[in-house]
Amino acid sequence: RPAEPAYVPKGEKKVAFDVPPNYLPDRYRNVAVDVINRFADTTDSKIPIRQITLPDLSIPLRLGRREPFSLFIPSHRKMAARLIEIFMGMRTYDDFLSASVYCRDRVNTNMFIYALSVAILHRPDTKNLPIPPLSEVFPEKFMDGGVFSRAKEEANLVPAGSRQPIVIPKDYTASDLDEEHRVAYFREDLGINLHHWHWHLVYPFEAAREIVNKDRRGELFYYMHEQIMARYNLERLCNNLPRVKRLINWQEPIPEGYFPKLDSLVASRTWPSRTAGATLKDINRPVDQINLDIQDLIRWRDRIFNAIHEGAVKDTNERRIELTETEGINILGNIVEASILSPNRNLYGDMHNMGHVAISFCHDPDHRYLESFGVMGDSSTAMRDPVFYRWHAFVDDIFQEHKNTLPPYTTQQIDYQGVQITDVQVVTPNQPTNVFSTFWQQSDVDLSRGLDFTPRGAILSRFTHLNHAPFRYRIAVNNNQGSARMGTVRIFMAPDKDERGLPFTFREQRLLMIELDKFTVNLRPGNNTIERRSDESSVTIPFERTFRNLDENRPVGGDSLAQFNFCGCGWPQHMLIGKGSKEGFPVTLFVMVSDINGDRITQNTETGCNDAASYCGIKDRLYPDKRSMGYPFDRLPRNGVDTLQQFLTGNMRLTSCNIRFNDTTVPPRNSGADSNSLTFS
Ligand code: CUO
Repeated sequence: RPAEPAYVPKGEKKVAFDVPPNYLPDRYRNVAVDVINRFADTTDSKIPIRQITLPDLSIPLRLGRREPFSLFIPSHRKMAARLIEIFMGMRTYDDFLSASVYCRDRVNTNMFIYALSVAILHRPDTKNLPIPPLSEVFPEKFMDGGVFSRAKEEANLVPAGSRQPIVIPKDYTASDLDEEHRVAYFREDLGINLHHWHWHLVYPFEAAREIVNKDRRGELFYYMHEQIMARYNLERLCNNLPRVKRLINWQEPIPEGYFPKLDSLVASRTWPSRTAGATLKDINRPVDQINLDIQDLIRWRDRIFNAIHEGAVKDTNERRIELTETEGINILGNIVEASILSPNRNLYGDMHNMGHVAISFCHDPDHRYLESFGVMGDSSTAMRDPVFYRWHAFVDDIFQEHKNTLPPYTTQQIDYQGVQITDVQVVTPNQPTNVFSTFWQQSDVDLSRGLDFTPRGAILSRFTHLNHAPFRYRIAVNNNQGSARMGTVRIFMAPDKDERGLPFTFREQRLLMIELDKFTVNLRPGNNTIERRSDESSVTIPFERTFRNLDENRPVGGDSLAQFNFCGCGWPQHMLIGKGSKEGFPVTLFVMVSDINGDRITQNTETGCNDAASYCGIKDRLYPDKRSMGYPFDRLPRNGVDTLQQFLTGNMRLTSCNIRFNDTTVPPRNSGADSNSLTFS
């Protein structure tokens, strides 16, 4: 039973829930028969819903059904945590289904989808159940609000099958007068925002301890967001923008404005904008039970820095917990975020989360305009806003402050005696060696699940996003021992030159290293040639999992339906490398083979969900790499190392590459025949 999908893909049988009469909200009870009849001709079968003793929903019901919901707001988190607890507490699958159906028409819609998704991810009896793709449930969080009236018009007038996709222009949130807009394609990318939403679903910071307490979750909070920063900085340099400046002076105006142009369809509101030059203010909003002073953030920040410099934190019983070389970063991640695993939330507060809150309410800090939070208040929209990166640059700097207190890796800790990389090449079909090729690509997303209209049937929106030609790494490795040995290949990329065109020092460049791949190899004695495809990357999920394949007759890259979205965490494959530039943007590829004895975690990894393990871990397993995340670039260099070249040991190698951007747009590959499309303006 749980192996069956909870939602029905296009073209498959339509099922409806057979609901006990008292499950219907009062409003619909006397029209129930009409409603059921309306859908009768399209329904193939019914799923009976068991009548159960209904759970006490009083806590989650404190938030109105159509109110905006933010996980960063403490009162909302508590309600969501209670709803998750209710879902997790249902003894059988049937009871869980029954409770979910009952809640669906009652509790806040956003809270419902969040709590339901967390429960499906964590209940043992729903392991193989896909969770609904957020881009289909709430398409309004991912695209221009104007799309929806066009979509409804098209759906009303044109029968399914003949409808044309609604094209979303590439530039709709700003013009090039705003230089930050040059990297809007990154910030507003559907796949990047979905990844971020999924990451925070897999790693909630407030829920039952069994759900929150995953292996190295604090460290992964640091590492995954550090990688977002490195990737964004690479993207900025490709577009002649300087690296992100930390948001450290919280009294100064913020020069970056953002006008999201998103409409909420359920909450009937437009997401608020932030004008350039806005200033953070103390927040006092009784309606959201938030009373936050900028001074609170300052106090928490100072205490965290003090703890880092002392090398230890204090728990609630005043006991000292050392920030050790291996465990320190994990503790610090939980403190800074903060998750419920923080050893002392009274002392170190809730800094990163409340920073999101302060920024997201700076347009209406005392609720006088009855406005709700901006995009920074929701993990599925936060990455659209330039200020997200300024805030996270500050957050990352805290972690680096700790990393800077650790002893540098000795050559023994990074070398692999007797293993030598003799050559590395990047092979892209129809391109010179060591050239990556990027371009614009169009892809379609079905809006019909997230829009309530008749007649039903698919209605597509068409995105334009960055993509790259698939490529391969070809790595030659010599093993000079007489026997086979195992190792971990670690592949990173970083820009060569800073915003002034000067080469980076090691200290700067290590912070710009983006992980591209990591995998285990078995080295025979003598020479080995390793070939690895870009789509096998350990940081990404396949294209088809971001943009669901809309043509059910086409193969979907080996993915079973069950994998579509419950493995939704992972950087989108189409954003694996930066955009580069027309002339060719110079980057350095770093490849290392590390000694398996320092890497290996022994466990069974035969689970359906492990292909973006570097950024997302593996479902229900330990993080599959024993090294500190970011190794070997997570520490300051040993004495005498000023450049990346000087950092190398024999088991590492650099290759100079170029990313060449071709300013053409490739039509969609995930919809059927290339239909004409409607241009939305
Ligand atoms: Cu992912 Cu600030 O943590 O958004």
